[in-house]
Amino acid sequence: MIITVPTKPYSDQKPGTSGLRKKVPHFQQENYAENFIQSIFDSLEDFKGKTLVIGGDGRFYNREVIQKAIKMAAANGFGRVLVGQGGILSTPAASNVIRKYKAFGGIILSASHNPGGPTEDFGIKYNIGNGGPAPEKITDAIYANSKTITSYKTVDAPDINLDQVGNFDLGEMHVDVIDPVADYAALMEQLFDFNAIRNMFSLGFRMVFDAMSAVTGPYAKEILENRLGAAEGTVRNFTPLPDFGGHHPDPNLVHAKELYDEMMGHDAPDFGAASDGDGDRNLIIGQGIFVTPSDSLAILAANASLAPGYSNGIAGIARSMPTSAAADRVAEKLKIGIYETPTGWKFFGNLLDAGKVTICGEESAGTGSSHVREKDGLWAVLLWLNVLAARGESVQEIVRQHWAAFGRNYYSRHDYEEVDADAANGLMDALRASLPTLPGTKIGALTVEKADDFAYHDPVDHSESRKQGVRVLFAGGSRVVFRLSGTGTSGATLRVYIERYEPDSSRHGIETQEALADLIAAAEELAQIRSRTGRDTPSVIT
Ligand code: VG1
Ligand code: CO
Repeated sequence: MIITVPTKPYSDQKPGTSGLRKKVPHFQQENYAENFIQSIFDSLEDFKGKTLVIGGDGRFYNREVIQKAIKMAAANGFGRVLVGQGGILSTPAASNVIRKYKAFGGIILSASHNPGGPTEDFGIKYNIGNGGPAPEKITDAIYANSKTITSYKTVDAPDINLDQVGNFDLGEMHVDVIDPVADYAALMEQLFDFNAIRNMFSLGFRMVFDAMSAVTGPYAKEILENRLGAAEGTVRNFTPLPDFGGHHPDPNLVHAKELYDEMMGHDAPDFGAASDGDGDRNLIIGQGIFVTPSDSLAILAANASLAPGYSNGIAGIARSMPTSAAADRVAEKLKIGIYETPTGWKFFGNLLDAGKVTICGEESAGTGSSHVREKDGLWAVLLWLNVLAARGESVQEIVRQHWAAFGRNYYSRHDYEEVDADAANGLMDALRASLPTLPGTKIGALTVEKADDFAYHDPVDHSESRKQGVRVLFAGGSRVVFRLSGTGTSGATLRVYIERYEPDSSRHGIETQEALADLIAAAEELAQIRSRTGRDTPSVIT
């Protein structure tokens, strides 16, 4: 019943920052998904008889590709597949299942925060046995295989019923359809003081969680409302929809604006949060205050020991290069290691496995810890709740005290989405070419101290990753960073990251864009964004 299907390679299956992402119609081309899945299997060794985890964020085309992946796993010799009921597994939950059941690896179907639907985005990524995204060595091999593939293997069998928890046989392989929430909720109970959080809710603490019609709905309902006793209605948009209700499931100030406005308004709840399409990102808003992801990382690291799972302290912190240096000051104070990695969670895996770090974060609303090998949206929300319960202070008080103690890193990211790819590449090339002459240059009152194209040497496996973003560092600790997104599916997205450090607490109340105005102007002067992209303003400011 195993069949070998001849196929022709596609030339564009190079995984980006987080897997392969394309529009759904692109994925629906003949054998497109099959080619990529077979290329994944062909890059792996010694998995015969072992376990593969499969799940996704429930977006359009999720179920179809899950059926293909299950049959191909059987034909390629896996012994067992664990798949989430309804095809659902949030990215952090999938990471947990891989680790807990000692699976060989997992296939996660998601395009994360990108919109879903028949003409929107889809994605496939492979995670290794530690539960984390495959490192570049494997993604490079997958891409190489995809360019030479001539056939794929599948089995001729009816579809598996994904809608009920149960066991099936598919030829030699077992398929377990599992509850997607149970293992994850159990892990959260181990890490956090559920009694203290429950107590806080029972005393009237009010929270809003926007699941954005994406994968975290069932997880948040179970954990926040059922187990922690938050009022019914705390979790909004909790039914995962294939098109996310037509919205971008991106928890930022643009796409979660309603939540933001509510949190800034009169009689706002105590705490507002949201997660993205696949449940790995988090948005944290207190009454009257948005917490930038970079600040959130620093504050969570500084307060982690208040949660039972981290009561012995944390080993170190890692942050992606564009993430603000707020976490560095915490690491310095705690006398623990701080690591700066390229963008993308795959670079944290080795540091976590080696025990060098416990908490990791990215400016793009990703925070997580050694409990899994992915960023984890609900984990960040629960750690915040645990900290709030333990300190008995508001988000606003905690953030302000943090700034007073460590200084404030004003921070913003300006995205120029769907710009012409040649124009974007031209802009980056010109910036790179200007690097040698930048140090010493004055732009307004700012002096360039150092400028480079970030390269990372992994201290664990000694791999090198180059061209990870242009950094222009100014005297006094301010900086601008430029890089192109590796997750978009049309044109190019230019990301400009802007940061200024302000030690003086009497200057911590300035509006962010105002506090960064001279750096924003410097970014324009350095990169000529307007003339090169034809854009006057960013599409998204976070
Ligand atoms: C973006 C973010 C990056 C994140 C990646 C995947 O990548 O900047 O920090 O790890 O998305 O997150 P890029 O290459 O577009 O800047 V998710 O939640 O989309 O899996
Ligand atoms: Co995501």
